[in-house]
Amino acid sequence: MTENEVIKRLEDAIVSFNEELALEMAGEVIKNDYNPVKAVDEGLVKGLDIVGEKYENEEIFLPELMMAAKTFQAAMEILEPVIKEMGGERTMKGVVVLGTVKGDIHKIGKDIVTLLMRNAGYEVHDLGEDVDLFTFVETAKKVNADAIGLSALLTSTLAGQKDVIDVLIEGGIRDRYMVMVGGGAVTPEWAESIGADIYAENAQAAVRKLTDMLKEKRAEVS
Ligand code: B12
Repeated sequence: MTENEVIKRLEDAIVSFNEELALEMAGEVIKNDYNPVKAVDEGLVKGLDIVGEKYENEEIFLPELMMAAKTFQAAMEILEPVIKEMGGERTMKGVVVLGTVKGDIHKIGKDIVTLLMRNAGYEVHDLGEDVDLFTFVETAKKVNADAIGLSALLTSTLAGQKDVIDVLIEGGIRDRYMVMVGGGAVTPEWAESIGADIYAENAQAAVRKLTDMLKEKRAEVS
């Protein structure tokens, strides 16, 4: 089976909540040495996008959404170790505190960002989901973070990103951290309106943009 065929079947596996197919195709990725990040992005995540649209159009409901997420996680158990290995030799690039904001339990995107950031050489403190704004700020202080990453998938939880930035400003420590925002509900306009430093539409862009911004920031300081 070609790489594209495997990717298409990974997408199909998510859309049809077919865990067995997802596992089989994840195995094919490994067996054939196909790119596992591409398989996640163009297969599994694309499947979730389709599932999300179907949910929005009321063609499917919450139980199906949960089944799709479960199918995704099953495939990731096979792909994640291989993606981790791709990290290889790394130099420490910086410290990141990352989580999904209060009231929001979506974790898949945040987990992918964590995985690729770690692969790129960042020390990532993954705070999990439904994270209180003070936990973000206090952890960032404690671990002397370079960046705080805030994920939000729901329109109703977006404000949680602004709340963290507001608390940083009130505490007089806004300049200490790069604030990155992302997740399905976030737009570049929203990111700009709340004064975030970085908006990234996917995990690869998040790694690239943070690395560039930190380089610039460090060059200014030295
Ligand atoms: C899977 C899923 C679920 C699963 C989550 C499982 C889990 N453990 O994560 C479950 C079933 C639990 C769920 C629940 C709900 N969900 Co839901 N869910 C989805 C779905 C289908 C996929 C989300 C996903 O994982 N996408 C794949 C990842 C990889 O994409 P991503 O998160 O966007 O992440 C990428 C980028 O955004 C970026 N990124 C992500 N985070 C960050 C952070 C930073 C700092 C940066 C820089 C970048 C970045 O990089 C990631 C990787 O490339 C979406 C539809 C969609 N297309 O998004 C709906 C969706 C997000 N859910 C939705 C809804 C309404 C709900 C519920 C309210 C449903 C309900 N009635 O209960 C609940 C909310 C519960 C809560 N309080 O949070 C709506 C939200 C609508 C809105 N705009 O408000 C969506 C959009 C579906 C829809 N079209 O209606 N959901």
